[in-house]
Amino acid sequence: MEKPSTQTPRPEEITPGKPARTQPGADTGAQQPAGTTALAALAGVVAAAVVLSATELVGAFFTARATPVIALGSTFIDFTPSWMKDFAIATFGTNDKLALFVGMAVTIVLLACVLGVVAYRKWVLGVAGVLLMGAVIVASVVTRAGVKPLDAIPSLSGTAAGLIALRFLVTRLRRSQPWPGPDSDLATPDPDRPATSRRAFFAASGVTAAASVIAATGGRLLSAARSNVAQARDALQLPMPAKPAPRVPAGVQSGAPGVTPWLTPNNDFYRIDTALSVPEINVQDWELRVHGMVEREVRLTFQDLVDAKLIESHVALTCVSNPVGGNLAGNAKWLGMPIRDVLQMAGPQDGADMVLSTSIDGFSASTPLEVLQDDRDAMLAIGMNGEALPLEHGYPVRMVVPGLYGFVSATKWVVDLEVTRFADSKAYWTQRGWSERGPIKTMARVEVPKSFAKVPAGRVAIGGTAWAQTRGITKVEVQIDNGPWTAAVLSDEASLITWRQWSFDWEATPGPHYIKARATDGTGEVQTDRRADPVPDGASGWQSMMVTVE
Ligand SMILES: Nc1nc2c(c(=O)[nH]1)N[C@H]1C(S)=C(S)[C@@H](COP(=O)(O)O)O[C@H]1N2
Ligand SMILES: [Mo]
Repeated sequence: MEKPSTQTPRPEEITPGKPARTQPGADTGAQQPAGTTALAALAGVVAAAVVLSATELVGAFFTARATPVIALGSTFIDFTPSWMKDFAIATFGTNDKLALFVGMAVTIVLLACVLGVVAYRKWVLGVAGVLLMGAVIVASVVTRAGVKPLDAIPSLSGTAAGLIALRFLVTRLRRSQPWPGPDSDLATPDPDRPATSRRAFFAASGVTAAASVIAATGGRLLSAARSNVAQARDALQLPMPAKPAPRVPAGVQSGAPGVTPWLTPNNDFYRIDTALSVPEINVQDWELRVHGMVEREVRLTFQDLVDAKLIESHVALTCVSNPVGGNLAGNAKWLGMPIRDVLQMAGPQDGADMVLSTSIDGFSASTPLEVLQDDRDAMLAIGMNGEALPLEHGYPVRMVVPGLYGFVSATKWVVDLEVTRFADSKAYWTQRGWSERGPIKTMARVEVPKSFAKVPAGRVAIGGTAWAQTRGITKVEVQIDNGPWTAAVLSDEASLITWRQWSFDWEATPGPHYIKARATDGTGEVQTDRRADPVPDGASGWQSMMVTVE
């Protein structure tokens, strides 16, 4: 809609000898060559790149969690309501972090365009906008767990550099105009200084953008060179366990070709956490504090763990966000110190019923005290499948608690155990609408054939994995269409705290067919058919899929 009133300069704006100003909201295109707004937006985007790259460069000397993208993203994650976390994981799975980065990139580019245009039209407003965003960045940086006030320095330097770049580019752009632009506070026409061309603006933008690419790359290389945690991890020699893992029976793998390996290689192990940048902890710096309702506060070093009586066992971890049939579960051989022994050193007091474990980056989990003391051998793990923990899986120390979903037990990069009561503290996800306790629900997963697969008629191998950690799997049944539930062949059972595979030979006749599966656990309980979403304490229901037989 045309708003004629904004086209008419108000009397007080007409100064003799100066061209009439247009209102900030009015289209300045009448006086300017087309595309100026786009160029102003470009200036904003280049300035934003300068903010980020300058921060990256200076940030190489500070913690990675203090860089704006990581801090803003982490703050965003912390404010994510449970339905959105659930949606993100359901939609993007373990690519949820990538999706967040793409979303942030789009937001940053849009904001930068707006800021560029605003700064071009009214420089003071542009400055105010940049400072406001700088303040938001600094606030989100300094409120991160384990971040010191001095860690605001990279963001402050980045904001300053961005402001300088924006000023530089906006000035070039205004000088390239036939007249000084809607606001002449920056570039008054100066007879001695001829207007620069648009080409000059593009050159300035190009040089600035190139400088920021160099700064960002330099920052990356510098922080990689300064961090030797990955190399230290590769060089770490794991001690031998006092109690080795029980031998794994030969027949644990499903007979159906294509079923996931019984033992999940570290590289294929699902990864779920709130950490946008993986914490890098030197073993010399790692310390675990055990405190709260205890007789004596205990502090453990990594060497204390290495010197302790370690145990080894195969445990399947499962994420509470795993949908029915999903792949947020993995099975590994873990090496660690029983948490029971750690708690015994501290001596929990009467009345305590929970241990709140906290990671170096502020995630926390509430685990029932008795679960950490019983014979399921919950551990402070330092090894995964014969190697030191991978950085993404909690190096140097994480918790592994058989039978509980990860969000209430499997704290990675763990540095603090507080013996307390469920009535007194709430864990990270409990504060965000998830349950305070999370025993793993019995689940049978169909892995072959794939949902909506086309398979040839005749004998078809159906197969998959089932789990009910600490209770074990005693039966898996398959139903074709509305036929009878028929027992599948169970592969060998290694223990009650890992998972169990199965297979089922099916004489497939042409046409569309539905396959369902359900498991029975060691207590005799059949997996419930009641459908539940992952929020608040894990998905339930029978997996059902369609295949076409040709
Ligand atoms: N520090 C930290 N530990 C964490 C989390 C986290 O966000 N931060 N997520 C938990 C959740 S929800 C799960 S399912 C497991 C996943 O462990 P993995 O990534 O090694 O598979 O880690 C748990 N430990
Ligand atoms: Mo999880």
